[in-house]
Amino acid sequence: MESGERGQCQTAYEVCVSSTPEGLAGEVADLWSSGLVQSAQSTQVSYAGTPLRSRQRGYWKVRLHDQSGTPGPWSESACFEMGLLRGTDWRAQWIAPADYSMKEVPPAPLLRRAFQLPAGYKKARAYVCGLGYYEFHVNGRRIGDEVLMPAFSRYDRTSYYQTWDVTPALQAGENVLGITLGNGWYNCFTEEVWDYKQAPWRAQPKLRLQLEVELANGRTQRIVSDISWQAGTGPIVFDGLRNGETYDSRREQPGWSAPGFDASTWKKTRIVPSPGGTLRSQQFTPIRVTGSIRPVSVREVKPGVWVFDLGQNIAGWSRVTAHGPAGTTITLRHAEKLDAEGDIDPRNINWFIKSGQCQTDQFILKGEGDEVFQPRFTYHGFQYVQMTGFPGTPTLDSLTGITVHTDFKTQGEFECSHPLLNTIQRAARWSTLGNYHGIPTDCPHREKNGWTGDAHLSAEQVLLNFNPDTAYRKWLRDFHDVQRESGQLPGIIPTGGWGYNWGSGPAWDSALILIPWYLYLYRGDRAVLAENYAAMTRYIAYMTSMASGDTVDFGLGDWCPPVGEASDHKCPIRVTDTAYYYVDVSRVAIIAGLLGKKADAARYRKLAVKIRKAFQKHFLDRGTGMVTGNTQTSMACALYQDLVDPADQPNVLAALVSEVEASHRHIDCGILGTKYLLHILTDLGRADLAYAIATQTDFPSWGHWFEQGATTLWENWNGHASRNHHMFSDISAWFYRGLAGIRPDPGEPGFKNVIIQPAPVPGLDWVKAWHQSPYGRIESRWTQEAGTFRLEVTIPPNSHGEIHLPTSSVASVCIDDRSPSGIPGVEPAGPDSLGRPVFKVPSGHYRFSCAVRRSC
Ligand code: RAM
Repeated sequence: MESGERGQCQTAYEVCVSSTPEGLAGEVADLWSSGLVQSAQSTQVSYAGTPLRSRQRGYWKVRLHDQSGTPGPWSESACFEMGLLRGTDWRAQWIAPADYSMKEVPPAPLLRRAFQLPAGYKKARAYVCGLGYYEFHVNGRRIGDEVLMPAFSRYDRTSYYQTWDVTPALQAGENVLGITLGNGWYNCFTEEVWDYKQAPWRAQPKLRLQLEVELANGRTQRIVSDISWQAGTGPIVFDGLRNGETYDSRREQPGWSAPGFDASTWKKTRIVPSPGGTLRSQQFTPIRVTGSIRPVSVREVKPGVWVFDLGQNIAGWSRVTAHGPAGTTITLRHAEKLDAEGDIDPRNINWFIKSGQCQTDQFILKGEGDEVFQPRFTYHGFQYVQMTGFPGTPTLDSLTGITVHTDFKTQGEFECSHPLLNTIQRAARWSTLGNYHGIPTDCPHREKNGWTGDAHLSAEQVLLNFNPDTAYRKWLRDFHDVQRESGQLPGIIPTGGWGYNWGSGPAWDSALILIPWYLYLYRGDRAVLAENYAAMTRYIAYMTSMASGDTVDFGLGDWCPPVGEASDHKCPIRVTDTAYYYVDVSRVAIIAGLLGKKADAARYRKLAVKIRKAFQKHFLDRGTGMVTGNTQTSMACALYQDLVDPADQPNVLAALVSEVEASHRHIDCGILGTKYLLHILTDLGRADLAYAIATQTDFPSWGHWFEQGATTLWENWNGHASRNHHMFSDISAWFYRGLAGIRPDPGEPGFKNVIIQPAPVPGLDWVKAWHQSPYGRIESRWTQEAGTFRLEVTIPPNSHGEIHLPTSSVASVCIDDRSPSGIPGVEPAGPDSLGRPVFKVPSGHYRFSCAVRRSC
């Protein structure tokens, strides 16, 4: 089906899955032939064939029938491979160097195993988990392009292994497997605030590896981790996720992971306890090196002290090239602020690290020509790098910024005629990427913690801009591993135990319900709802146990308001908490219904009604429209979270508008209210006011950060803390949903119905946005000039659109320069709640125009 062509839809599909590539030639396959399924479902179709076994390959193809009823061509074939499904598939043991001491921080261990292979082997797979992090070499060659693997998890409940196709790296005769182990989150020894040093999983780095080689005679040769492996050490003499890394190249052991190396002095390994939980295959987007940045300047700020400026705040590390005598030590310290002398100022990001250096790497030269260094088992958040000990005068070529994060792909873009909004959008993307490393973190330097609140507040924009789907699925599993029997959740996930009694509460914990909900809304994913349902209901029960009179009040509130400390918000916690309680319960009621749990659905619906009534009784003054606290957050919360009856809406909106006007059209919210405010003003017809707030450049505003040179989003409006946080990033979702108007429909999720509801605010000349939905690319581009609004939309095949036009004159509406009545499939509907005409359209590309209404 072609995107842009009108009225394209699917009427039936066929899927074939075969255990061999040849088995796909016909129309019936051995593992699964769906047969002709009369269905419009073109996404989220699950495998329903013969149960799959460990290691099994499946080759598959699909074809669909369009509205003409004729089958289209078969797709090209694709394939998948199963991992090790049963515990008994694992013959490998967990091993570690025999002489490791947990008293000090020993160098990163090297583990090595040599073995022989006969000629003519067919294929080889290595299943590997090295904790905390590992790097894998076969015959001197590095395997894969992933870094900082496996992803962080609550290791004593779940750890992840990767499967590597090492067929091309092996050879007949002698082969060598080599592993370097890093400490990572598994052996986080740094004294800090979140007690990872006391984490129940903490132990020395360890390895489980199973190589399976299919030989010419059909038998399998297995090489597994056991005490036949040898242990050595190499150039990484120190690695601390929270401190940095020291690499002494004089201690390199050339050829250690290749055949022919003399390992006679290497030491023994021993069998060690497993991390204690389930080993699962890593089926989510890995962390990779995603790019490099050449510094924009380098200055000597004191004799021998050089400061590089990347011109961009990033997450990753520095790569250094140097030439000098053996033993020369180059020290790099990473920061995101400068002091008055132009030296780095790490004070806004180092205060929680109580032992060792912060974000500091050291490279020691071996004195042989140009040497290139970069760390492997740590990463930093920074824009500036202070370099000392460099032999000679560094140039812009001496250091490169390397970006490292979960390798999300772009799934949407937004641009408009206002440069500041484009700058905010760009910064939101940088902060999002720099804050995903196997888990969504709050910041890449000071904490690297999986704060739940930050993650759900930004999840909608992440889903519009990128493809976090598999990463979110994994992180939600992490919730199951830390949720207490009572349903309680910690504020950071994973956690080693910290964060249950401070830093959580409904406004943070709701991530467990809202992120699956957003995956359903934006992707149509029902499986994620089923996977998390039990945990969600446990959490609701926990909130109910904490409630009094159907309101709740525990944990954190509208964090980081413009004035005062992070907790100095004006909106009481009971208001925002009770609203999340309501939202969570009403979402779970819908989810229960979708999963066919009728009794649960009815029970949660009833509870939601009670909470809503309690909210109105305790917090809403119907006469004045004020909500307790009478702050922007209070009123925006009540309206955005659907706690106000339609009859009371005008009053509450008026109270909100008067608060916004009293702040001279500036934001006066913390992270919670900021998410509600722009959306709800737009939805209730005051997009102009939302736009005024979004485009301010003096304190407090996004623009004010950029006036001070920001390249990422900051933690708070006054800029005193981290400068790479994503918890104020939902404004990017407003760009798509509010300005471009691309919205999912909860009734037909995953963009089966694409709602386009643009807001041509005065002062904005044009907007263009696209988003890759499960059905294909959605586009919304508009211009306004001399009172005429022009909109181009693309609704992808097998979905349909609902276009809300910002006009009060239905008569002025044209589609493709003609009257809508003449366009096949287009049906007028509406008006919507703001009185705008609505047109339902089949898939395809359309050009609309109309006389623009001033207040939209
Ligand atoms: C800070 C974190 C995070 C926030 C918590 C409550 O330490 O950086 O952004 O969610 O506080």
